[in-house]
Amino acid sequence: MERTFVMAKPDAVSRGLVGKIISTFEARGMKLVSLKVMTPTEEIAADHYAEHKGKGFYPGLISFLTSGPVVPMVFEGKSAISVGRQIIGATRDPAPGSLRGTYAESIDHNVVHGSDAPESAKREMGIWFPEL
Ligand code: DAT
Ligand code: MG
Repeated sequence: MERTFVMAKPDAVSRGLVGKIISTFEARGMKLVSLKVMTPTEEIAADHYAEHKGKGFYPGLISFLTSGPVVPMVFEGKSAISVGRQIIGATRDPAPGSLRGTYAESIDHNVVHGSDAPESAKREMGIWFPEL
């Protein structure tokens, strides 16, 4: 079993898509381990997206993530990280039927985050769930 970090972004919360995100993961056999609701601080957003610092889209990315409540979650399952990325869909041209393919309004308002590798899953769980 593996754990991955998943987050419903502010657009998912404001559009009422949190339940869909959770039920889609559950329907693929993932078990919810932890979840909370919070409006991210600049510090936590900058830590989460540290790899993108300096890029042109970074300021917009941070202001989007801190614009309202998000729902950070941990899911557990077989190959949870890669299965999670498949459920969510790619950053660019997400597959039809994926969460982003179905719900994303644009590349930057794309509803949901999922860890892309074991190291990032560990790092992101540490940022959002230091108590775990
Ligand atoms: P992902 O969220 O699929 O891991 P990423 O780590 O490359 O994608 O980028 C993080 C987020 O930044 C992504 O969900 C949306 C935003 N983003 C990425 N590339 C972008 C771009 N070229 N223009 C605007 N926003 C972008
Ligand atoms: Mg990423």
